[in-house]
Amino acid sequence: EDGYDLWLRYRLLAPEQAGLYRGHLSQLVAGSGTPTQAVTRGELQRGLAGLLGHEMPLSDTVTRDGAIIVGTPKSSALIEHLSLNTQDLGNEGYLIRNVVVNGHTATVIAGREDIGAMYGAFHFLRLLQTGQPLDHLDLRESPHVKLRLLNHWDYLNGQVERGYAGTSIWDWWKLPDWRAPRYTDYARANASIGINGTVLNNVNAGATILTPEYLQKVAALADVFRPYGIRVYLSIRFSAPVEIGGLKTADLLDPQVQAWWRAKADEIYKRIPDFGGFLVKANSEGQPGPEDYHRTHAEGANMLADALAPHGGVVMWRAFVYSQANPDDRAKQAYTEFKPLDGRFRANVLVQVKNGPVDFQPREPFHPLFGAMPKTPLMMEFEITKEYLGFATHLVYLGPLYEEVLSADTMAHGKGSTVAKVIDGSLDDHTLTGMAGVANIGTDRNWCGSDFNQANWYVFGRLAWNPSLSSRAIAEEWVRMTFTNNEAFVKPVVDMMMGSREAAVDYMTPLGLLHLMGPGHHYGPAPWDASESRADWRPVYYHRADHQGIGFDRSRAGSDAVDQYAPLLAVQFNDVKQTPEQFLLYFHHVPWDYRMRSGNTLWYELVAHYTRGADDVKRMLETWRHLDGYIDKERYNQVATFLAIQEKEAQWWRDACIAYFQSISGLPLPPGYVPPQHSLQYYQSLSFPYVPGFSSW
Ligand code: BDP
Repeated sequence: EDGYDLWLRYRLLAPEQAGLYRGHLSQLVAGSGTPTQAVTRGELQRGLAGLLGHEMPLSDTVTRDGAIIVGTPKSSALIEHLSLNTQDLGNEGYLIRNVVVNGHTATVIAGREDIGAMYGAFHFLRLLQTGQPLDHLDLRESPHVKLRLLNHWDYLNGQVERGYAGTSIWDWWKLPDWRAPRYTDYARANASIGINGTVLNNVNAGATILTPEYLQKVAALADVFRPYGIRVYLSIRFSAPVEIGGLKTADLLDPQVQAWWRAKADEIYKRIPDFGGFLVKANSEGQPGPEDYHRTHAEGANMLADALAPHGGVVMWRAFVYSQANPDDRAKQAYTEFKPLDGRFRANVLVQVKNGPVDFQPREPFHPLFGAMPKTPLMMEFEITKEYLGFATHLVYLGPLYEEVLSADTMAHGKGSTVAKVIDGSLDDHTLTGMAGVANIGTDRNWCGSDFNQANWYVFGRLAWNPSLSSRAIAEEWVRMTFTNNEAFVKPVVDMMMGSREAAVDYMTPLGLLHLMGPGHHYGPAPWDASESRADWRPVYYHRADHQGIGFDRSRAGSDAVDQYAPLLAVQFNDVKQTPEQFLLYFHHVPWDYRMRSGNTLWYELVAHYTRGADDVKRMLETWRHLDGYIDKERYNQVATFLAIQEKEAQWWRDACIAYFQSISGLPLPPGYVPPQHSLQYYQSLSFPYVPGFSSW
């Protein structure tokens, strides 16, 4: 077992479970008249053969009890005769139901379109993989979010920015001729969790991807993905008309520039008729953009949107902007810039917003733009790759992070205005909706750098399909599919996953701290660091620890970031006593001897959180050691080794941060707490050449 099969392992079911299904699975009635029908049928054959240990006979019609019928009313006369209500399933929805056909019991998996039936087939396989009963099935599912996308931060030279799973899976050199089988497996995995789009290249984009040579390669990938309902999108460079178009300017008001983008869009759609659209990082961290010509983000987005609109494409314009020249609190800048643009975007533009106002930290409050731009579809951007959460090795299940953000209440239209409702469009009546996840996929045999990182890809897809699902239920599904249905394994592993994110917050950045990692490469603790060229890239900018206290004052007396939230929340966050303690140091600069709700001082609680985080990882390793024997040795051993690395590194985070903050607070450790293993100077002297995922080696 090398992890390559992901959650689509389809290993033989335990005899008692297979016995349960015997009467339900006797023949497969599924067409193969279109590429999507063919891959759907192929997946069911492959899955059922693996799970049951024998090939499932194909049949044109139902001749015995236990048939599985798959298709659409258009593709299958049998399904048409069942007169199921498939109309309101939409393009991608499906139903799964027990029916009687020709006097025989059967299970029907039907969509209005082929893609819906395909999603239904994956769901059906999941029922078997997770040991669900197959009687009394009456399921109806449609995605709550329209664009469910991975964002690859892959460079054309094969490097993956913030990637910890090897190099890029796109072998640009050999494309378009060589279509690696891995591309098909990638599509299967994504389709199985409902992901329907992929942005192939890094948001820090060059212009080369838009050259005819590369578009041909992109088209080859699009061909592989199409049967699985996955569209390709590209990150574009705003200055491409200059770099590859020979123009003197990329100013959107120049008619030649507009004509260049229109012609480029026409060229792309000629090769890829279902091309999804553009993702744009503009005027952010050195990327070019409309502001270079004194135009707004909305004007820039609209120019591209106009070029794509005749073909049905969209622009996903990122709100991740903050400027070196702007002295204002970095956390405020995206809101300040984008909020006034609400209502100024074309109908085919989404503004893509990171989950928090700073930058994918272990914990941040939700981004104040959610709920604040009712006239604009806002797309969620989560980071799946663990740039700030221990890279490949740490076991940190991100489901609870995603769920925490999605269930946060923006109060935009009173109580219950959750971020999930902004994202699924229901709060402000948008039909164009989206969720993006920065992929953690690379050439590693197990795709994601560790077995448990696969769970983060999985949970992202499931939540993009339905942002109201529970991250615990998803973790359980994943564990059953990826490892085993044995309850003695499932329960402790799910518990361990569910606690893992809080453990990471505790050993890295508790109580609302953030951005304490090493400069540039983002590996390990460096709360002392002030070496970065930009002030707002330095940890000391964020924690502001001094002899009196610690934390960033974002109250009305400070940067007033609190007033970017709805009035009731602003009042709450402005008041140190009402601020949830998990965000305390995000919103307030607090004295070291401040009394926390526990009655302990802030200093005491800080040390206690750091220590608890490191201890939690020790317990995770112990839990795992008790599970030896339940799964294959290969994966067991790698997880055990990675947990041991995490144990060491959690201790390092705890010790380095306590050593540093103690040097500032000047306070003794609370009684009973073990001092850091090394001196502060030791932690400060560590250096890390060649950290993976960092582009300026
Ligand atoms: C930061 C990453 C950087 C990305 C940037 C972004 O460190 O590599 O380019 O986000 O999202 O967190 O554009």
